[in-house]
Amino acid sequence: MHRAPHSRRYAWIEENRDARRDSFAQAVEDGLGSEPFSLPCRFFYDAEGSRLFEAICELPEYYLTRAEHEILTRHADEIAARCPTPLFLAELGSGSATKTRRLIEAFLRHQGSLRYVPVDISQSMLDESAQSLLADYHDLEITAIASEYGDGLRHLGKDTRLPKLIAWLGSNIGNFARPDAHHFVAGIRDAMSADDRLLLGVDLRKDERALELAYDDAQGVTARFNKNLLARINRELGGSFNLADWTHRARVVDDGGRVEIGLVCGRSCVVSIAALGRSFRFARGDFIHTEDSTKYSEREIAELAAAASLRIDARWLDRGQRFCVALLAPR
Ligand code: AVJ
Repeated sequence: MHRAPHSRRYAWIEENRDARRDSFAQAVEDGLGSEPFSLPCRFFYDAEGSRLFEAICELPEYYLTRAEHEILTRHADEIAARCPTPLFLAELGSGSATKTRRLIEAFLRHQGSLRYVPVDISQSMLDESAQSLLADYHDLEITAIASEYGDGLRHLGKDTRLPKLIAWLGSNIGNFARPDAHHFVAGIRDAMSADDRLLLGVDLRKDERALELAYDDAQGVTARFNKNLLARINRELGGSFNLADWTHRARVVDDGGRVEIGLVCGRSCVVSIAALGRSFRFARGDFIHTEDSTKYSEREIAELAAAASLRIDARWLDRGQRFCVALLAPR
């Protein structure tokens, strides 16, 4: 039995537990078993990785979080005014939900009370952020969904008692390749009724230098975040990666449209992974691709919306014009 303070205003649902137990071991075996080497970025976020990501969001070079926060601070009331109310607020990949506070506050002002439905794979993140939100907002009720995006969307699609605003913020869309992003937004559209809205936070294409700095910061936090994937293999799967043999690399490609992130091997080595009962050989210069961070132009955002039968109701940029938040409605 799950017990927590504020339990009268907090419930959680776990969808498709098996999918969430998505095997790290299998992914490592597949990704390192043959070239090109790769590891899926969703495995960044264990407790240590989540902590490092929060630290990234505070870095001077990582403008994304601040730019989005600026937009939400300035326009949350307008966003609320443009939505059919009363509604409930859902969020995909809510994480610590810091970015969501301005929205929650605006909807509380507009409609007095609010149900917030965060969807995240990390149960511990959901519990922590829920407790902190419930302590601060007394007219808030939370139903947390611990699941993958897809299962969370299926659940949201069935919840039609009130219209909903689905927030997908933080440029989390960036981890999808462009065609997959189109497919995924179409999936969100399928979970929406005519009165529902989608609030999408997207990082914009920009000059290479700003992107390089944002993904390779001076303090090396992003490098540690990236290398945590190897540290996690060592911790959880009995791996023998020597982290000093690997260098973080963030390369801007596609004319400022994508940052390709990975780890470069600096010294040939043989890495054994006990849980897999085998070893892997790497040569100096080998590259393990760990993440893509895709960027969009305003035009590409419009195309993304149109392809999913959504129209752009409004969109806002930060003063530095680095980031875009778009409010989308079914066509
Ligand atoms: C969480 C996917 C939005 O791409 O900017 C930050 C992850 N990786 N620094 C991003 C990340 C390296 C982040 N997203």
